[in-house]
Parts: sequence; structure tokens; C-alpha cells
Amino acid sequence: MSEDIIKETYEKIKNMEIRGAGRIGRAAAKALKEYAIKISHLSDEEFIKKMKEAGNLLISARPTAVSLPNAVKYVLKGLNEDNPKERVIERSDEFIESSLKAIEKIGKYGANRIKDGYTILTHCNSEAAISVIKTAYDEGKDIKVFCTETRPRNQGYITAKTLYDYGIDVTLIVDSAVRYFIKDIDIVIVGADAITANGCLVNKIGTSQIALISNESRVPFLTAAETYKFHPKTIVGELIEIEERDPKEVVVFEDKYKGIKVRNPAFDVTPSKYIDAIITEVGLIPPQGAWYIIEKYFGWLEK
Ligand code: RUB
Repeated sequence: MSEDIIKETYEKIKNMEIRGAGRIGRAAAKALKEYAIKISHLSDEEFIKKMKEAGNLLISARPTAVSLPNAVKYVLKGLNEDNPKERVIERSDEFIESSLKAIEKIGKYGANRIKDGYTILTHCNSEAAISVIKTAYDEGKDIKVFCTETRPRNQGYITAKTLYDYGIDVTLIVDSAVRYFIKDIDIVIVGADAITANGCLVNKIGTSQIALISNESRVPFLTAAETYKFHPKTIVGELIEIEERDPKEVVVFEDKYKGIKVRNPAFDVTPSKYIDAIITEVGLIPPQGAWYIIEKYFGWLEK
């Protein structure tokens, strides 16, 4: 069945087989392209209807990373153009290509903030943050990286292994050790699932604690975020839904203790006042510049 392409990607995003905001966006764009090719024999009217349904299903897989609806909307904008079938396919390629280019540019711009001898702290597993770190290393800078474990899903292990394989000096710490080690850190760089119109950062749970600690210790806190991580609807006051996942990801107690409640929010919100800069593919901007980015790059989206 042609719908299987969409359902499979939906499932993989939902169960986090595909995870990380950028990857989620590109996976959705790719699924839409493959689906469009499969159903291109349908009438334009039927094609448009089915593509919209597919887009809605993909968007519902995870609620927080805005890269997902932004990618789907970018691709499906082709439905309103002449030759919708071709345009959807072309726009999927465009999105994927521009996403990969953005990560590369973020690497270059962000690396300018990393000096020789720096120790960097990162949290979770972000392609954009890793791009900054790898670029600084490629430039010959002598750097060290501290990675948090990132409970409960331990995405920090992926980051630690990736950087170690790249030849970088890596130290893994438990999430609660950030304040203990902050004296050894020169800069914090994390990724982003969403940036709001007022410059707040939505990212992996624990990010805001790290930002608070960095602020208290005067350690610069930067987030690496492609422009498709900016949330258009926050400009008209919509709030971002924070995904709360299955408590079983945190702990499974024996029956005797099943009355103990376990909460598992996947993301938190870092206020803009703790963010020194947002590294985007169009340059480093202060959090106050978020509104401008949304207006400039997402003016075409319904708000
Ligand atoms: C991943 C996470 C990452 C952002 C940015 O959360 O919080 O920091 O998605 O990643 P999860 P990237 O593992 O729950 O998806 O820079 O790769 O887009």
C-alpha cells in the first residue's frame, strides 16, 4: 500500500527510531516525496487530498519539534502551485538540501565562537551543535567536550561516541553533574527543537537547568538552530506543546510501588534572557531577533 511509506515514517518518528529535530523534518520531507511519486497517477484533486492527509499524519507523530510541521508545510506548499505533483517532489529535495547546507553553515559560524583550548558542554544529541564542535576541531582548535548523559533516553551517549570517533577529547557526565563541572566549561552549545517569537528555546529536558547554571557562572550559552526551528505560530501567541512521554522510559517499578507517579516531559523552555546567541544559517542572532526571522522566513505560512 502506498500509504505504508507515510505510516512507517510516522511510526519511526513517534517511537524515536528517527529522532532529533532536523532529522525528523528531513524524514518527513523524504516520506512525502516517496508517497507523491507512488500516487502520482491519481487526479490532481485526489492527489492533493491524499498529500494533505499524509502531511497531517506526519505532523501528529511528535508535538514539540517545529521542524516537523515546518518541513511538511514547506513541501506541501507545492500543492498550491502549477504542476503540484512535480513541485511537491522538487520542494522535498529543496528542503532536504537546504537543511543539510544550513547545518554546515551553522558549523562555520558557530566555530568562530570557539577559541583554541576551549572546553565545550553540550546536552542531548544535536546535529547542529555537533556541526559547530566538529568544525572547530577541523579548524585545528584544541578542544575538549563534556556531554551529559541526557536521561531518560541517553542521547548524550550518541553525541559522546560521535565526537570520540571524530577524534575529539570527550568526557561523559550525568545530567546532575553540570553545576559541579561548570567551572571547567568555557561555552555551552545545545541544539533546538523550537525557538519562539520572543526568543525562548525549547529543547531537550534539562536544557533550561544548564542555561541557568551557565548564567550564574557567566559561561556563554548558545543554541544552534536552523531557521526552520523557529515557530511561526508563536508570533500570534500560540504556545508550544511539550511532549510528555511514557513513564516507562524513566523507570518500571515492581507492582508493590505502582502507586508512585512518574512524569516524563521530553523538553523544557529556556527563557531568552539566558541565551547569549542563536546560531542560524543566516548568522548569529540575539534571541530578540527571533521575531524578525519568523517574519522574514515564514511570512508565507498561515499564522
Ligand atoms: C533531541 C533534541 C535536540 C534537538 C536538536 O530530542 O532535543 O537537541 O532536536 O537536534 P529527541 P538537531 O531525542 O527527543 O528528538 O540539531 O539534530 O536538529
